[in-house]
Formats: sequence, structure tokens, C-alpha cells
Amino acid sequence: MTFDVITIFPEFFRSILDHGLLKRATASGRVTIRLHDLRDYTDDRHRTVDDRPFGGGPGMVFKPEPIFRAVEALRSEAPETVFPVVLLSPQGRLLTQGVAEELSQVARLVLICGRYEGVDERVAQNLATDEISIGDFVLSGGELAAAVVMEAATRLLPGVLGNAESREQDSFAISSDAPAEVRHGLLDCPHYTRPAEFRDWKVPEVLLSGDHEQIRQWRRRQALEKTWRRRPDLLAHTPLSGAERQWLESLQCAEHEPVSRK
Ligand code: 9D3
Repeated sequence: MTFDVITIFPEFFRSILDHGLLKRATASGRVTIRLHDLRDYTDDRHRTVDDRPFGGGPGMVFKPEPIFRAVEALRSEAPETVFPVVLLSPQGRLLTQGVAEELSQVARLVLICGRYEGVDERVAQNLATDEISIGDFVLSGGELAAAVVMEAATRLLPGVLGNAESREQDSFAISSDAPAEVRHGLLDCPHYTRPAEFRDWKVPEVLLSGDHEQIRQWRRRQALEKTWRRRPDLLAHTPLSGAERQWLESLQCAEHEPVSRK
């Protein structure tokens, strides 16, 4: 898979490309990440990428010409192939695991990172094929969002993850052919490691018991309870057994966790 990132801050991506998953994926040749400096697609002496908004108002807006020129240069490299052009913007559809799975299916993805007050709307209307937001909070630009999209899509590519970090166990994984112990669409259960007692806080007895069926059931119930308390919205998509449904109903007398904790 190839990502083409269009940005005024190509250097911004160095640290994420030099560590962890994206480093491994690029080193093994499974992923290629090409960084394109938007200013290289300007045609004036000052390499201008932005201008004042028509109609007035604060801040600056990305001009359309350099962005169109950058994407069209990428298209002319491979005129016969079509690939999605994603504009990262607060107005986009929300990134979910499902969207990440969708994006990971394509061989090539262009990611346009905006800055300032925004990007000329003609980019969203006539150049981008998709517009994505990573959540309802304000960032200063699309670079972090592009990094998030690349990491989420890359870890879904065949051969990128080892068994130890198998994506089948991911909290938000949505594939349907997984073994029974996999907790789809649920938050994860708690994890513990040694020591069995730390500052008077003991690891739950069942995890030390060696009884794998009991452990499996405990983990499943912990995941269900945590999801019910913190993210009841996720349970709408979770297939539940009759026993699990009953057990959750017994929790209904208890309270959802308050928004602020401690
Ligand atoms: C404070 C400025 N806002 C006025 C209502 C609009 C605004 C413009 C540009 C807010 C953020 C940005 C820059 N953000 C992104 O480019 C962005 C983003 C985000 O802010 N949140 C979540 N996902 C994304 S993807 C790109």
C-alpha cells in the first residue's frame, strides 16, 4: 500500500515513520509513505499556499491551485489507476475501525492535510473523493489526523502484525469469523502482570487459578461490564448470549460510571 501525504510540514511525520509499526511496515516494503511538500506545487516566489477568506473573517484559507496541482501530479504518474483522495477535515465523516478497514483495501491513498482556518471548499467538492475527521475535537491541522489514518489502516494489512498483537483481539475489530473468546465491539478486559501483589493491590484471584474456562468467563464479563459502564453505545452492535444478557440486566440496577472519575 502507498500513502501520498500532501502537507506543508513533511518533517512533522519523521518521528512516527521512524518508530514502531509504520517503521516496520515501511522497512519490510509492505507500505510506502511518500511525503509531498505542498509548497513545491506553488508557482510564485514566496511559495504561497494560503490567502485571506472571501467574505472576510479571521485567519487564512488554503488556496486550491497548489493542492490541485499536487494531486494531478500524482494522478499523472499512474494515469490508468484510480485511487481515493482523502481530505482530512473537521467536517469529514468520523474515522472508525470500519472506515480504517475500508481504507486498508486500496493499493494507494492520497491524504491532504489542511491547516489554518480551512481549505478552499472547491478541494472538498471537486478534488477529494472522501473527507475524514478523527473525532469531535479541534486540532491545528490535518497532519496528526493523517498519521492516525495511516497507522490504523497499516496495521490491518496482511503480514504487518505479528501473532502476539493479532488484530483479531482488537477491541473494535468487526470481522465476524473469530473464535468465541474474542470480544468484538467491546472494550478490553483488565490486564495484569507480576507482581501478584503490589502496594496492597492484589491481582484478581481467578487469574492465578489456572482454570482457563473460569478465566475466559471472567474476562468476558469484565469486558461487558466495562463497556456497559463507559461505552453503552458499543453494546448495540454486540451479539450477546442469553446468559450474558441476563448478567448485564443484573447490572442495570447499578449505575453507569460517572463522566469524571476520582
Ligand atoms: C478553530 C477553528 N475552527 C472554527 C470553528 C474551525 C477549524 C478549522 C481547521 C477547526 C480545526 C481546523 C484544523 N483541523 C483539521 O484540519 C482536522 C481535524 C480536526 O481539527 N479534528 C478532528 N479531525 C480532523 S482532520 C483535520
